[in-house]
Amino acid sequence: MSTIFDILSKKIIEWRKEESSIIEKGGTKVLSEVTVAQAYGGMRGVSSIICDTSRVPQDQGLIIREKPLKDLLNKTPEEIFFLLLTSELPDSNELNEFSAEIKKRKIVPQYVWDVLKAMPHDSHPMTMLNTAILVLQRESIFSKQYDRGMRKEDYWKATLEDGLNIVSKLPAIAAGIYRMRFNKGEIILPEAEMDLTSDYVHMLGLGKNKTDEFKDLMRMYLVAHSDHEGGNVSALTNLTISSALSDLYYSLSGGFNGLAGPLHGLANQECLKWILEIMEKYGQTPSIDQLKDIVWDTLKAGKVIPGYGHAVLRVTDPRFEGFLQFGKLHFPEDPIFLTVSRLFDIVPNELKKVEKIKNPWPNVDAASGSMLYYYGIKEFSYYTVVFAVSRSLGLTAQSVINRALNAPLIRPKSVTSNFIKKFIS
Ligand code: HAX
Repeated sequence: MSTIFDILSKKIIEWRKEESSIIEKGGTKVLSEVTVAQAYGGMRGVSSIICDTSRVPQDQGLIIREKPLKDLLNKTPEEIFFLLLTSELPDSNELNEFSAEIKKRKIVPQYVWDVLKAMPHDSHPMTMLNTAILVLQRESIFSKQYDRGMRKEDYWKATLEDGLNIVSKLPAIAAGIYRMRFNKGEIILPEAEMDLTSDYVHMLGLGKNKTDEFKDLMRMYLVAHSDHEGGNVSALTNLTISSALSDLYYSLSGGFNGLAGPLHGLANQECLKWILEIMEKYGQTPSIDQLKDIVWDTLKAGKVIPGYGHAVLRVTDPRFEGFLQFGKLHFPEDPIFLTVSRLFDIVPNELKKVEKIKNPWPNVDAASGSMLYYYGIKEFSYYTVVFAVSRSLGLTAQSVINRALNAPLIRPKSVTSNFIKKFIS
């Protein structure tokens, strides 16, 4: 039976040939130009990175390996991880083999728990997650093999080993953080035979209520957040760190430090916090007029409306649509969900009135937190951790492919403002 290493070995030979041929044929063609405004403006719209795992057209949203997200929302994280890595969904034999490869690496060393237990009790769950990943760095196969003089063409294999080890352990680490940080009792150990989703749900230990429904939400959550092309803060950070040949433990935790920002993954925490504040102010589900007032109060206070807008997207995020449908199916009358869907009815029209906002539509974070809240994860500072467990799939796949294709050191040129002043005059 072919392992993921066998499957990728064959594909990587082809991908390397393809890359050489592209550069040979079109290497001198101009892909993108950079204006002065773009240099000052976070490089928005500058195409200068290659990422084959997924793409995000501004009018469609996430497409993983040419498959639109909406067609993948019924898949498992294992299937998506395989798709991200190989460009194809697995057949049943491949899936069994790949799942077994993940299952055998689940156990988290005791020293990780010791370090987490020693952290201040009010540490942010994202700080705990990133600390755990960094502490695990001593396990890096890439680092050990690099020190022994590994051949460059084998870098990707050692990176995949690291990725499989991290992805397999993250549900246990993330669930352990939840239980420790929020006084939920002893950590629950992984079950050898459970898949990623079932085991994560099992180790969170939320009780038996609605377990199958929650498991289905968690499966979808882990699929929906898995990747979002190569230029977002966490992906670009992961890529940049990785390009110095730092191993995946370093690059992934670095990327997740970016995910922990309120303009990126932490927006799901911010969004639910905002919604709960609104509900406290007005009582259960506020009316449309009350919500309009809140939107304008928030904007006038110079704050962003969390969960709305996007650096790339110019339509409703298909990930948001997936969660909205899930909520409509399972808990349409829940007051928090009703507030989320009422906000969706009014916020885009209000944001359209603010000229500078390029995208008035909701992104994934506008709905995802309310889903977790409904099933009992009420501690919203935890939400970005769930996001990170999912995003480890995409960032691992991106890193493996970059190593396979010998992605070079990332080193764009910076210029000074004085240079720009002379340049424009
Ligand atoms: N509420 C208020 N103002 C907003 C806004 C929002 N939801 N979205 C954009 N703007 C403002 C920007 O702050 C910016 O204002 P300034 O020029 O005064 O700085 C202006 O509109 C132009 O921004 P833009 O070009 O439309 O958007 P950017 O590419 O600069 O930023 C962001 C994209 C996602 C950061 C932005 O829309 C935002 O802050 N949204 C709220 C936070 C959020 O939901 N983040 C999660 C994004 C998805 C994600 O990465 N998830 O992990």
